[in-house]
Amino acid sequence: MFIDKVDIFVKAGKGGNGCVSFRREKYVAKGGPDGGDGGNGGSVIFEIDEGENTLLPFKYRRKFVAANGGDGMPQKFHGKTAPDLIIKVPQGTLIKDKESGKIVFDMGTDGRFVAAKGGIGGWGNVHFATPTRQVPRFAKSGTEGQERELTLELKMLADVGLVGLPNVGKSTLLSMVSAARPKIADYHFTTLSPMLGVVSVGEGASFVMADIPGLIEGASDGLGLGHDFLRHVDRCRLLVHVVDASASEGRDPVDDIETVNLELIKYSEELSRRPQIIVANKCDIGVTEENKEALEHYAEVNGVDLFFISAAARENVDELMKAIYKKVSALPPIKSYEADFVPEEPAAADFSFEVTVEDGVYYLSGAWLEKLISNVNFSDYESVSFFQKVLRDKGVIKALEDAGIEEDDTVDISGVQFDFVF
Ligand SMILES: Nc1nc2c(ncn2[C@@H]2O[C@H](COP(=O)(O)OP(=O)(O)OP(=O)(O)O)[C@@H](O)[C@H]2O)c(=O)[nH]1
Ligand SMILES: [Mg+2]
Repeated sequence: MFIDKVDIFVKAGKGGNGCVSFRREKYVAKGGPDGGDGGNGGSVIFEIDEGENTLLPFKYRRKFVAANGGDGMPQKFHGKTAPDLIIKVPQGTLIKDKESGKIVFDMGTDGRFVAAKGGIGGWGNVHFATPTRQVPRFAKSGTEGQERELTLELKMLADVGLVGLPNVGKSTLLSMVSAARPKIADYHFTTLSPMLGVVSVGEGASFVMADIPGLIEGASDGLGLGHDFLRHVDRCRLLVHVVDASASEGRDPVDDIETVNLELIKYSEELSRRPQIIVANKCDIGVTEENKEALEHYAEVNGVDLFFISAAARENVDELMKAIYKKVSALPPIKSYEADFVPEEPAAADFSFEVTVEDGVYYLSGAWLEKLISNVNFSDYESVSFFQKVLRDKGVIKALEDAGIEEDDTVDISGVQFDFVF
């Protein structure tokens, strides 16, 4: 089975919490704060796996969660930093945002991408010792790791893509000129998954050629194996369009070329305009004068190069490879995809709130206030004074006073009530 598109979920680890602890030593009556920091959570990182050319491993594993950082410990011990989670993907994998389908990163030539950043470990109370706050009873909790829903899409990296109807000899050609060993047989759709081969045309001169399943009329509507495999020639600099010049299956070669070109257009306008070389194959069987002339005429009118070859008998194949190399060398490099996904800006911190008075109780509402109150420890002086400071800084005290509050009146924040003693 060949898998070249999958949805996955990645989540980085949470940062460990900071620790609240106090030194305890012989002869030291009241030790200072010594709670250590939490460790950072692991990130989720993509790397290229050179040997892999399908996304098959993702068939069974779709969820990738990195470990959390360890909590800080007494005696200034830091929590453990969690290891990063490395996800290996084949070269040419596009990482997309699942919802929008936009490109987040192209694992083309640059082989490393941090997809979800681990949370940061919180500070232990050792950091909060100041001349005025000698006994800090609080520490920070670690921050959450990022999480994302992604789509992985493989678009193989090849200079040259072989396209054509089934059974015309695409795989035969690749097997003749490279070490690749695609399956070859005398029936349609022998090739079921794309394959790459490196073609060497002399000292240090080579290019990568991709063989994909054959296209038929209606491939864009899902006929045959469909046209999804064209994504593997999306990046190619040159298309080598193979046609059965011997018309061994009784079709007209020029019609065949036009059929395939129409499917290319339906897949992508841009791909259909990619430079092509027409390869008229199976010449060993014999080509009628009429078909030969028609092909030559087609090539001339359309301004494309045309080669008559026999892949099986290896006739004119080396000349063809040299011509491909020459043409490819003059073309722009293999296409890489620019990221077009723009992460949503986190909303600016919203410190708005409202005061309502009912039966002498001053109700405060506001999302941030609810979050704040859930972190206050009312039995802890330090925690309460911090809470008071935040209320003062954000203008809440002033608003309560404007609303007419007096000492010992009751304040309510999402059900938590306390006396106004500011
Ligand atoms: N006589 C002759 N037969 C050839 C030539 N090239 C390929 N064939 C035969 O044509 C048949 C199809 O060849 P493949 O290479 O499998 O064709 P393909 O285009 O990869 O086919 P699909 O993978 O099905 O799209 C096989 O039986 C080959 O042996 C050639 O130059 N001459
Ligand atoms: Mg084939």
